Amino acid sequence: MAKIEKNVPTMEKEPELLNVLEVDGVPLPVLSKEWWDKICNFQAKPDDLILATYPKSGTHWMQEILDMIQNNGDVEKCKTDHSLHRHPFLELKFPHKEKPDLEIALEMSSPRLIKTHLPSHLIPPSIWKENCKIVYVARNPKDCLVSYYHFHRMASFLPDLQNLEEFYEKFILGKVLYGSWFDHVKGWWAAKDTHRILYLFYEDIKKNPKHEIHKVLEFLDKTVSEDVVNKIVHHTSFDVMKDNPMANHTAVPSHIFNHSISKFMRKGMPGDWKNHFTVAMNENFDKHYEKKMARSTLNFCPDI
Ligand code: PPS
Repeated sequence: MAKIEKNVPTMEKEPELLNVLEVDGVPLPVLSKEWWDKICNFQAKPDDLILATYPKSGTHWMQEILDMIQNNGDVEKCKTDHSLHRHPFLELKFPHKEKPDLEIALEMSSPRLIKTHLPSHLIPPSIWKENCKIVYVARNPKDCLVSYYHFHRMASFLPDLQNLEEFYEKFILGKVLYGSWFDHVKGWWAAKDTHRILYLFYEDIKKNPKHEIHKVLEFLDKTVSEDVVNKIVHHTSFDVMKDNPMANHTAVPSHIFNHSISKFMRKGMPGDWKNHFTVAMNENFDKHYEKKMARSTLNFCPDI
């Protein structure tokens, strides 16, 4: 049973917009204890497809890939709505939406694609019980950190930060929304030994999208023509998504996502941390990484 430690309604930019609930020591952007109970009691269906990620790991990229697969490469069907509206985030209530995404999920017809940033140990039990397929995408932590930092700058519902150094400290200590990156990727890595989880890496998708899309197709027991695979690769490439208003988040009101500060589709490249970390930050990060990942079989490309 998850332990709810405290309810912290403290956000500096727009205090009314986001509530933070600490569950098992993990700060979650959840409305209230009552909503957390509802999330825990979410009734999954066997044909639900779950997309799980730590924030800024390529959630919306994989969402677009999965949507294209589910729609057999029909681009127009994938443009019927903005990506934040097409598939719900299990635990979130967006400031610009009337109701929490959980309610939207409950009203959706099957098969549902549901996104979540929850760590594996906080996933609603029915998802395991119904043996839902889960696609997990992990991204190297340094790029995740930098992307998350810029997201804090542009999203009005996230706390304001002095600078990257401040966020860096918080990230390393796991004092950011959804907690420790290290615990998140390790938790899901362990979960894949006992559950139907396809564990993918952002950097692999970037390097060889076609290969990774084939893995997803196999996992979903789907067959599509090579033409459709090529279409998926094209439609979900950074450059195409960046110009697609149904995928680039420009449809979100600007007082929520301020793209003039930083774009949601920002760089989309592995290795951008090199433009942000000092030598000292990098050395310190590597030490911390070694300690936290020492006993894990999980490997992230070292030179990224
Ligand atoms: S969120 O807000 O946590 O759901 O963000 P998430 O979608 O997980 O991650 C956002 C980062 O993913 C990048 N992105 C892509 N990279 C490569 N190719 C494609 N098609 C793509 N789509 C999104 C996006 O630019 C964010 O990373 P950064 O490094 O900030 O650019």
